[in-house]
Amino acid sequence: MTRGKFITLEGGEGVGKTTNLTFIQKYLQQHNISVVVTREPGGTPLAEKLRQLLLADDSETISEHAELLMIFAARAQHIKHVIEPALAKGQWVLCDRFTDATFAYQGGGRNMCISTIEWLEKMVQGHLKPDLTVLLDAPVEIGMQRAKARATFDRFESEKIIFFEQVRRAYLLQADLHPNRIKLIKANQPLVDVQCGLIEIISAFLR
Ligand code: Z5A
Repeated sequence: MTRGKFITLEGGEGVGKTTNLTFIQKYLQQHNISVVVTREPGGTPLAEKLRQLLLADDSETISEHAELLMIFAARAQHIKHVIEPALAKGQWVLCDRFTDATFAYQGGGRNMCISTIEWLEKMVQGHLKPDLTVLLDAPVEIGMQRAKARATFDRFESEKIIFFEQVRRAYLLQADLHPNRIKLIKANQPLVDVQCGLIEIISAFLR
């Protein structure tokens, strides 16, 4: 059995990850590829509970270290119970955010030590890395405007603009460091143009 491929979609607030995840899923299905669609933090019952705790704006402040460990705890469950079994069965996995988000939000946004994140990445993932990552990039104000259309902000969305600028810079740095894996699309274009870009990237990957 040929192992499936692991594709992740990344980017800051409101850049269109959820919208385009469905688009990529349909495109792959049209090519007779069986796809498991999932997200981080989340993807298993326990990881979804950790997601709720991470996003809730509760009275007890979550320390940076607790946040980082909760994210990797959720990821460990997700890899063991969803991602690895699917890939081993030959299914493709399409995931809304993965470890590039940790480098961007915890590394860039929170300014946490990159080598600690790398150490956790190695411990939790072993050799598992996405085969392809699409980074949707847009100026922070555009993503925030789109996200504002929603009723409430979660704990991350309540951060100041500087945090999201740092997240964006860290994502762009990840793309520079891993040009073969991470493909960038400008997400401030009309949706139809973003999706043309996605087709180019995915069809090149299929070839
Ligand atoms: N987090 C972390 O800190 N560390 C980690 O390791 C991981 C995550 C994995 C949850 O993520 C939070 O977890 C996240 C980082 C943290 N923090 N936040 N915030 P999430 O994925 O659930 O959160 P999100 O980024 O807030 O997702 P989102 O706001 O739902 O954004 P989106 O999925 O990228 O956008 P969308 O819902 O597809 O689109 C937003 C709106 O824009 C919608 O009305 C669309 O119709 C519209 N849209 C989309 N594309 C376009 C274009 N091209 N033109 C015009 N309008 C568009």
